[in-house]
Order: sequence, then C-alpha cells, then structure tokens
Amino acid sequence: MLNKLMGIVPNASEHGRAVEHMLEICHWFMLVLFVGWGTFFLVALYKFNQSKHPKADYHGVRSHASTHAEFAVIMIEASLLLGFAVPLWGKRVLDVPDQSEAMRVRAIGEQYAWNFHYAGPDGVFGKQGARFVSSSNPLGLDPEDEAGKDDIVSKNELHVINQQPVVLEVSSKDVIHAVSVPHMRIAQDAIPGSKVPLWFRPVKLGKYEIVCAQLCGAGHYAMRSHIIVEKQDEFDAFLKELNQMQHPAGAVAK
Ligand SMILES: [Cu+2]
Repeated sequence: MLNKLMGIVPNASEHGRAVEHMLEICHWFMLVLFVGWGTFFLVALYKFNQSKHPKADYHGVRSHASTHAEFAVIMIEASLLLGFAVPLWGKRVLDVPDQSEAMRVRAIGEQYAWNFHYAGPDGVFGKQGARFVSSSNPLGLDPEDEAGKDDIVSKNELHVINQQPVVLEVSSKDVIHAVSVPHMRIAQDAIPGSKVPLWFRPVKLGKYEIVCAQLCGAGHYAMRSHIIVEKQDEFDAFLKELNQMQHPAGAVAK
C-alpha cells in the first residue's frame, strides 16, 4: 500500500514481488520512525521550553526508555538487513540462470545510447577488442572472427521473450552508465572494462523504459531505451529483420 502511495510502477518480473515486499516493510518502518521521532521532537520543544526551564539541567535524561527504543530500532534494522536484504540480494546476484535456459544479451552503454548485442544464429558472441572500435564497428568486433560475423546489434531496443530468463552482460564503451529498469526491479552500473551479469525473468508482455541511472554527461537525459517483452514468434521476426538488415549478403543464412 505504501509502495503505491510512493508511486511505484507496476511489476513485470518474476522476482519483483520479493523486492516490493522488502520495500513495503522498509517504507512502513521509515514511517514509524518518522512519526516517532517527529513526535519526540515536538514534545521536547514543548516540554523543555526555556520559559519553563530557565536554567539548564546538566544531568539530562534519567530514564532508560530511549536506550530501549534505540536498541529495538537497531534490532529491527539488523533483521531487515540480514533476514531480508542480504538473502534477497544473494539470490538475485549469485543464482544466474544457466546458459541453456536463459537468453544472453550484451548491454553496452555509450554516450548516449544502449547497444544490445545478440550472438546471432550461431549462438556465439564474436571476439571483441578495444583496438577494433571505430565508427563503423562501435562494439569492437574482431573482423577476423567467424563467430562474430552473424552477430546482431539492436540500438536502444532490447527485445526479450516473455517468461524466458534474460542475462544481460552489462558493460560500457566510455564512461560509467547504469541499466535501470524500474518495471523489472533491476539496476546495474555499466563499468568500462568489466562485464557484469544482470538477470531477470519477464512475466508481462509490454514495452518498458530503460533509464540510465548514472549521470553520464550532457546528453544523459536523452539516453532512453526500451525493453520489449514479446512472444517467441514476434521475437524471432524482430531478430530476423535485424539480421537481414545487418547482414544483407546472406552470409549467415539459417
Ligand atoms: Cu548514461
């Protein structure tokens, strides 16, 4: 309920419910803290007003109520962190789905766009190297590598299949960017020189916004992309069209 009040977008991923559950608990906890400390502040303002206590009392609080309250807060915070946040995070980050069941896509950020790199019909990514990067070869694919000849790149549009897990290998060409998809409850920094896996399982057809969540330069605001969750046949048609566009010679017939 508090999540809704704070304007959370609808969930479209399998693990999203768990994230929402934790957010909801945290919001309620913060509300209790806010009301509690706010009330304490107002009471203190009234009770210890200078007109009532013209002389300062150097002894201070005599009861142990605040010590107990603080201890309770620490216990709740520790249980939230150790009981909810850490296991949830561990499950999210460590249990990357197996290659056989998940779709693997490389997400490469640049100023100011996202390149989504598919392995193509052979299912193998071509070798990449910084020395191959040029305006006509933005991903730095090795022109000699056969595996890379059928690779497909989609600019600012990540197409995925509904219900199939997706592993994004997140990296960047220039500065630090971040893939953030509020609807999928995922976010990951894109760091030049490293490939960090980020995975989710889309469970709702539709088009969802990908936001760059790191201030990456003057055009940061315009770095908008979308995830399109579609059915298998629509996805196949999309990939086929890009394949024909990017490999018109038909060298990669399949
Ligand atoms: Cu960016």
